[in-house]
Amino acid sequence: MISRIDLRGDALPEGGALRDLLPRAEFDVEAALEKVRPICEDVHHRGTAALIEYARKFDGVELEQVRVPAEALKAALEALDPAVRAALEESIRRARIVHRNQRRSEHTTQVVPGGTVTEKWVPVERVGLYAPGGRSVYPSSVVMNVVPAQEAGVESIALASPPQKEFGGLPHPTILAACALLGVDEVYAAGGAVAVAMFAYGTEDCLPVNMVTGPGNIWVAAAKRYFTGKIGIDTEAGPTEIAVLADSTADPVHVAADLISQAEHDPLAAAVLVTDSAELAAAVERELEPQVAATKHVEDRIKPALAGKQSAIVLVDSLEDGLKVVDAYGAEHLEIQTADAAAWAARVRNAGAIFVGPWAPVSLGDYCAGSNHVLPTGGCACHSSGLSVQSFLRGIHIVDYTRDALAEVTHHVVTLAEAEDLPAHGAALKARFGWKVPTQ
Ligand code: HSO
Ligand code: ZN
Repeated sequence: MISRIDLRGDALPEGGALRDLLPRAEFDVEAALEKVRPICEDVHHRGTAALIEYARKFDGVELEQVRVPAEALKAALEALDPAVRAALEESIRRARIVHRNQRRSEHTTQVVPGGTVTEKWVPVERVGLYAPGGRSVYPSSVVMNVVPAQEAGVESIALASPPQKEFGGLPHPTILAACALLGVDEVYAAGGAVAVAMFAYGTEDCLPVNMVTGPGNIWVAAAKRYFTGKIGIDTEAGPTEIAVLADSTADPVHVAADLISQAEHDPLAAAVLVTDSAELAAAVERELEPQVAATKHVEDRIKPALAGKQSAIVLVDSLEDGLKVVDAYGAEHLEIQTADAAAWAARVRNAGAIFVGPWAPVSLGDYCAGSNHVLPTGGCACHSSGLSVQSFLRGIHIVDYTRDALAEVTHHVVTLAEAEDLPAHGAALKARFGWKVPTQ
């Protein structure tokens, strides 16, 4: 059901060569971009009319309006199963306390007497959040996007989710209920690239946003790429990934369950076990069979995900080598199931989030750890972080120098300006001192 990659014996290759040996899903955003471009431009030119037409074409619904009325949000919350409501409230509570702690405070550095640089943190003014529909109706992702934006102080938050035929053209009711719980009242029935274009360009109904975040399929990723530079985005978000670094102390039942848990998302989801124990590898392989058979979504997602070329059991000679492998892979989620797990976790350099020891499965982080589940995929963990309060803040430097402090450094500025053949840069300072470099 899952292939093996045996890296035992020879020394591991370094860097890029090691990365090339590791499994990864193909996710061709560039190809999708070609299809997405005309849709985005159509939304640009025709606004709401285009949104209504695409809802008919892609979602099979006849929309009277794109904006979800306040009564629909209220009704969805009232109809929400009380157990789901309680679980969402706990998820929100935990996420809030973690994300509140991420807030940044203004900081002033006195560089020289009379010369200061203050860094102030300003939230993005307006953000559009995308919540997928169809196969992935995830109210938990609404929580993970809205909470950091709110804790960052974003004033204007809008959310879009695809219109659903079975709910009369509204987004899925649990998405609406999650919005209502979080106090998000600007919600649109719009899906995929169409929704991203609505946010980026604005329409008659929806003001343009400064930034779009949220998970989505390849069309959403392509639309985000299309608008990069015009608006801010979080990450392109490819198929989900779990890597587990485990030794012989790991429980194969837990490891198999955790691999399956993320394979459940998507036929392209990646599940990778890295271990120095051939016994554990064999036990996990044995365990996968009955556990897969006992769950849902077997044929359409889990089996293709585990059997796909993006998933594997990677055998290594030692945990030291295992650490090199997981660092080269840079998983979205990395579990450490070894003796002394915290010590190994502390040495990991590349991962979206790290789950330490037997009692911190990825599913906990997906819902209720307090951590964020919007994380970098496709190896982007080596340069990017998951969604956080910081994602919605801009640090602005405020430079404040007195006459004397500027005079004192002018000769250095003039020298550097001349070295770069930009004499007008130096002149901007000399102009303030009678066109001379002030003497000390
Ligand atoms: N594991 C997904 C998030 C998710 N899981 C939503 C369940 N619902 C990507 O981090
Ligand atoms: Zn998940």
